[in-house]
Amino acid sequence: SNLNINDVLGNYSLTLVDALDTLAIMGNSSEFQKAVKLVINTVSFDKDSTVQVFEATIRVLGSLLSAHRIITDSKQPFGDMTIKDYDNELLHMAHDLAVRLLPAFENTKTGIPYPRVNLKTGVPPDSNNETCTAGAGSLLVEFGILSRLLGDSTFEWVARRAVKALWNLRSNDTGLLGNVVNIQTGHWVGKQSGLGAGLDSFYEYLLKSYILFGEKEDLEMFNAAYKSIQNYLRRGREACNEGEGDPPLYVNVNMFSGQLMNTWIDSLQAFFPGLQVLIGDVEDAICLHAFYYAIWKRYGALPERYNWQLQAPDVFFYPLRPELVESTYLLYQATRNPFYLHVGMDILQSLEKHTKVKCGYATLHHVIDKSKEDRMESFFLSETCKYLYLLFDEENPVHKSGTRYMFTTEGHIISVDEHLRESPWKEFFSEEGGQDQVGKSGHRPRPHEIKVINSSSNCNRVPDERRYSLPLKSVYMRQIDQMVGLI
Ligand code: DMJ
Repeated sequence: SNLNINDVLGNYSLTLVDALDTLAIMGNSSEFQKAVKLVINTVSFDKDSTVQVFEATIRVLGSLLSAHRIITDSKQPFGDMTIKDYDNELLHMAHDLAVRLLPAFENTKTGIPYPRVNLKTGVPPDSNNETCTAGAGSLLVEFGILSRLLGDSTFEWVARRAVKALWNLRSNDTGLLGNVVNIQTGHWVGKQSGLGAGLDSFYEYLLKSYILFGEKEDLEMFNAAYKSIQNYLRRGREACNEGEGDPPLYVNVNMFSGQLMNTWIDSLQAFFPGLQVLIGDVEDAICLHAFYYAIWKRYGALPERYNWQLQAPDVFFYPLRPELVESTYLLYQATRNPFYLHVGMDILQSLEKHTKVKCGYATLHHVIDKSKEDRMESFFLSETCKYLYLLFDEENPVHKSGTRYMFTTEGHIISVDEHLRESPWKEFFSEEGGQDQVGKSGHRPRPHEIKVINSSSNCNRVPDERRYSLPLKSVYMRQIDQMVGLI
């Protein structure tokens, strides 16, 4: 009955599955091969287990697809990650899991999926009709990859229909979406719009779906969403380090009025600078990242919620989340400024000092007294450790030219290639969505938005001549010190 734990864990060896490509990225072929064989031989989805569709998709489906691609990659950039007599077992498992998730997309009047399914029996009879936007609208990367690998449009079709249904429910005035919606009526139950919990990966997957599949409408939705975010969520002064007013911050507002709803930010929002790197808004990314790092410096972790008005945490736990280190890594790739290595080292040392325990790393129950919980989320290995490792491993194959990788929202690598850009089922959407719906705001891409057209990877670097040579350490240390002083 403990949904908070059980619908994530799923009783399917979650951590083992979620960590597969981390082993490959670390070049540990023997452990990768051992783990893959364990998954093939022991993991089954045929169980009476109720799981969250979103968590199962990003943590399990995404990991299986990523490991499958690593095993079958003819170039084997990470060393020999092949599996003897491999017969696409991981792809079959991914397919099996996705089929078990499909009932979530049935009997919903809007096309927006139910949040939970039982892997054996489908949507539970007492199921909740409310879902968060991120949970329902960030399935397209994994479902799209699966469809394109199998040549079966079903999965991409249902995931895309959900994105479009949510998109069409956005406010006409602000262009913003809320954080919780009723899947039958399409009414917004949660009218809060922000960058964090409930919405974060929705934005991320609009852009990443475009990077991966090249569908223009995904980019158009992302650009329109980004514009609304800038118009309504960004507060404070225009420039990071100069001018009047407070340092810039992205706040939580009412999706219809744009009015401030509360005065906290959450630790999930720290992914946003990383997303800004992908679209080339590096200046703003540097600034926002500095704000989260200032909070990290103060507590040696990011509290789940931080109240910027009271200058104190509102919610005190830190479950080893990756968002700040993810942005740190992407900013280092974009700027090559050693400041980000210092940040990474600082994060690493805090983790070692405050969270390391005998059998792993523990969730901080309270960022001030540093008490712990007996829980290590699977994303610690699939994301936090992976991004930290990649930050310092300059020679990693992920960074070598030739193969271009994108990270899913759970940190799983997916190579970006032409094969995934073929879309034989495009006609399904030509009437109900497409350009007309998406382009409704009449928004024309701004320069930084156009840049993404040539971008194809999380590791995409700002072209040489545009590389930042700002003396980041001093400029931003001043900013960070100022912020630490403020908070
Ligand atoms: C991860 O499961 C994913 O990054 C997801 O998109 C949101 N949050 C957790 C980690 O904090």
